[in-house]
Amino acid sequence: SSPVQHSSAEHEMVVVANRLPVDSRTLPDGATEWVTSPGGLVTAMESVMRTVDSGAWVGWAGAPGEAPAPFEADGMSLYPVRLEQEDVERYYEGYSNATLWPLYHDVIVDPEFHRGWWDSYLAANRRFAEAAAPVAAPGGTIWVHDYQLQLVPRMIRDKRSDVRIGFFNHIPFPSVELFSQLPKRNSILRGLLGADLLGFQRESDTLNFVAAVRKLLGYHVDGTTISVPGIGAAPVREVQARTFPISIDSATVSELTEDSAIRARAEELRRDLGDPERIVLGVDRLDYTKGIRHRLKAWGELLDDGSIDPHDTVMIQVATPSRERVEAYRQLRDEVELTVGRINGEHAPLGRPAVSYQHHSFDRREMTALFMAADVVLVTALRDGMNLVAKEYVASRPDLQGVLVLSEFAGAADELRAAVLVNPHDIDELKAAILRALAMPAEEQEEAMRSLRHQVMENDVQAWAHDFLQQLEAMHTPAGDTAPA
Ligand code: GDG
Repeated sequence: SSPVQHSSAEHEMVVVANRLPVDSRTLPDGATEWVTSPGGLVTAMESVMRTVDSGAWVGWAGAPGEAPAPFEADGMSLYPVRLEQEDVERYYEGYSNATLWPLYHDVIVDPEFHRGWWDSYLAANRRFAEAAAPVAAPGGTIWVHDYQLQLVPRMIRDKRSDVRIGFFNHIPFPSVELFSQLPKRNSILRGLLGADLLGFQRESDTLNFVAAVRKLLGYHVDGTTISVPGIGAAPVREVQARTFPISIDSATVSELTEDSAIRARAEELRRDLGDPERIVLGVDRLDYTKGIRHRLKAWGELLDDGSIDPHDTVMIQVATPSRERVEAYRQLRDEVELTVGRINGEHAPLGRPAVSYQHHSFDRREMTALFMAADVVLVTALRDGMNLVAKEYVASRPDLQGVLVLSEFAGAADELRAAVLVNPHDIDELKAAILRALAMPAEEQEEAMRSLRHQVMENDVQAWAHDFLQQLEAMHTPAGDTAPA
């Protein structure tokens, strides 16, 4: 990394997200090194950024306190936003992850409403907007991401009438009845409507948003077009709300399966588990939205009633650590670990687990080996914007074997119709689906996997980003070439 070469106000394309696409690492000599964090959004944006001369990314560098100076990495200019410890607690862990996250995921746990958290959310959003507004070129594009930054589009719009602003919501948008619980709900809607184009994962999310705008703000809506009245003499602005299901870098994931070291690792994994006939896999952030408890309950009952023999069949649950300072996540971890301990205590044969529980993260290659080794993958989310794990499993099976059990409550269920679809709240149905998946003949697996792969390989994250930006680009040119305020 090196200091930013460009002067401000010349980036054609600016991404704003809570986190920067890099993590800082402190070297033994005390110096800081930046490592790219390989998330889906980063991958998607990399391909977009390659096509623009000067792309910028505005976000938090991940450590509270003084922000590093802007710097260049991976051909992008990175603009770190400062968050104090108190912002992390109130804006991020509080309002974003203990108010919005549970509310937007259909109140699986109770959202907490605290007025102090809102003040901090507002202030933090302002800081992101203030960092982003001056760095976009005249007439440039600013793409804001996710529920932590819903006030940013309007805040940027107030400073820059010349730029195009897009917003993508990675998580569900709740029904108007649930959304109405949110204190300051109208400020959130007005914040979002500062954008020209609002993207959602599934059609139902888009419809929920539009219904909230109509009911709570009373704005006129015609199909996907929302008419936002101007303040004072300002003209009406037209805002589009549309559906863009996110995806993965499908070709890269699929190609990893050809790597001989990864293939060998997949076989070794199976041997390490005592050569079971069947491996069933779950991969999730340790989050209450992912339905890990429901999955373990079903698995425990299948072992209890003898439908599954732990000598033949092993379950691996990767539960990546997440939001460990938020109370609901601590409780979840305790419950999951208690349940895994009980299942293993009652059912694990000597020397091998009934459930191999992994509370840490794996690198991409190891993850691919896991997908290649898994006969069945369980995605039992109670609510999930999309769920990329489901798509990654499909991309990891060019051999056309393996079965995906997929919750109807994950956005991916709209596209991945050939999966074994389940309602994870119905434990009997979930148990039956697991048994069906384990018993599925090879030809039937092949037929389903072929159809799933068609969907995932054709619709990758590059196409998703391209589609969003093209639709944003196609919107009517913003008025004038106002210089940044
Ligand atoms: C949000 C929305 C939406 C997990 N553990 C490890 C690891 N992962 C990777 C997975 C996958 C990603 O993290 C998780 O993505 P998901 O989509 O499954 O879920 P969220 O984190 O909740 O993401 C979601 C998404 O945003 C995108 O819009 O789909 O609905 O909630 O890629 O593979 N990766 C590695 N090691 C791990 O241990 N390397």
